[in-house]
Amino acid sequence: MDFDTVIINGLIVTASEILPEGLQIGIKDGKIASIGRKLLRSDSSARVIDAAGGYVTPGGIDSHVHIAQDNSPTGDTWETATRSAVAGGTTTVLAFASQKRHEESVLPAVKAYHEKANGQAHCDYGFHLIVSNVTTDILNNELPAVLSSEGITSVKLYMTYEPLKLTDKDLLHVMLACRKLGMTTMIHAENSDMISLVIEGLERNNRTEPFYHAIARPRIAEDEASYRAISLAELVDAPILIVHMSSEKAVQHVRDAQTRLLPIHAETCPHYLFLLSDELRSCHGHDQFHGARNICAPPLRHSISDLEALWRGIANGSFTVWSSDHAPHTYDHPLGKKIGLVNGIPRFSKVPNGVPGLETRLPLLFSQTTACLPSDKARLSLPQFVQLTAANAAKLYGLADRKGAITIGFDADITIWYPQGDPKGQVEIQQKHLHHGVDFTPFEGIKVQNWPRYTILRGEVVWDRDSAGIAGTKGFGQYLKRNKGQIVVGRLGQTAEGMSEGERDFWM
Ligand code: DUC
Ligand code: ZN
Ligand code: ZN
Repeated sequence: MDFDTVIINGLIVTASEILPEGLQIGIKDGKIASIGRKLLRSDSSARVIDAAGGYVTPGGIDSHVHIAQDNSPTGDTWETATRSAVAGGTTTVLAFASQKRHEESVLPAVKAYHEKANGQAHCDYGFHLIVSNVTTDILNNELPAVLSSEGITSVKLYMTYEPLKLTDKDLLHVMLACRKLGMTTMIHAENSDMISLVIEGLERNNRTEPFYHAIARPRIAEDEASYRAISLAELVDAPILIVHMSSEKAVQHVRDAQTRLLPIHAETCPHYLFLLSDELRSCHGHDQFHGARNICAPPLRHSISDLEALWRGIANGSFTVWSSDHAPHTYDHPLGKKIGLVNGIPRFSKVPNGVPGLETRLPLLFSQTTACLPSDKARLSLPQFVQLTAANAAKLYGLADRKGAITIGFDADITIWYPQGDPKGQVEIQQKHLHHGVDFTPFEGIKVQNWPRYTILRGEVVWDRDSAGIAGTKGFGQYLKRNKGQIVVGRLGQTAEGMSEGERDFWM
């Protein structure tokens, strides 16, 4: 076969191993057509991409990004967010179409979100649904409809935030509906009442600067809600993923559940493993509002031991996915300041939560692998990197028939890194080099050991760091209708603790 493109001289990494040297990847019509030796015929007209001894990994799948949501008027557009995705080695994003509380249907959110994204994306994309107003019609009719007609097979639910949070009963209703349909339920787990009580007290005492955000959302609020979410899921035997986990004890709850083979998945994000709550303070002569840039929820935690605990969770397999939770807001913007400053005084509780991180997600983690650090210092292996950044998300969210692996017949979504130790790959992260549409990165000044050299989406080079930079065009990214997800850890059919075999049949 003559290929359109052949990738040579790379070291191919799968979710389980690094393949032997000398294997080439032949690409035809956007798909991986062959993996083998000597694929290039002497008369071939194929484009040759020389990976020059660099690692070759599946294109990243970032399964948790917020793009152009209504609550982020100063954030990214679909064009700028997905541009930054490909510049950081990510070829697929899953973003949130969010139902408004006053709406009785989820369909307007899906329609509006399509309108925003259509023709704008540099990478492939799909939608999760955020359900904030649970009705019988949504449970019985709309969820099945969006699943079959839109390929939306996952739902995010909130246990906190006034306009979004659900009661435990509604969480259970949605988990049950999703279980029946084979959809994946994602949960934002923080105890809303604990947080609002602390905020009231802080505000009474005029402690409203950004740093107090980290005091207002203590780990115990995440621990309690995570345990509760797991218990709710266990009652109805539903698989869930707890998003953006930041607390050791909460992760321990997940691990205990996984040990009992419950299908409980956990996600964490770069900011919880690289940054501490000190980032919320205003220092070095910046104004009092400066720390507001790093307000996210759950908040950045206080100590190195918090970070270390999460790194252990990465190493021991507690986490299923590593997502950016890209939630961009422009810091130096009249609108943002208008919301976050009350009479000129910063008020953390008014600042929209979330930090940008789509572009930096892969390099930050890659730098912690055995490709960049000696094995006694590395946090994870390269196959673990592939699991966390692409393969597991593809399985969990119903893309495992086409994405997340370098396999014959799959989309040719590929990230090529610089050879180990190549100084060209070593980068100090700086806002001025990034491609998102907001005005800061929380990772400013962090040095990474390798940066994606090429990003390839369905066989087309969309990022070429050494020449064009962004090499693709907006609109090349396609909407992905997804299949039902697969459970990556645990299994269904578990009897809830304290419930005898068959008891569920009386009421479920
Ligand atoms: N939840 C998210 O998922 N992202 C940003 C902020 C939040 O609360
Ligand atoms: Zn959240
Ligand atoms: Zn999020």
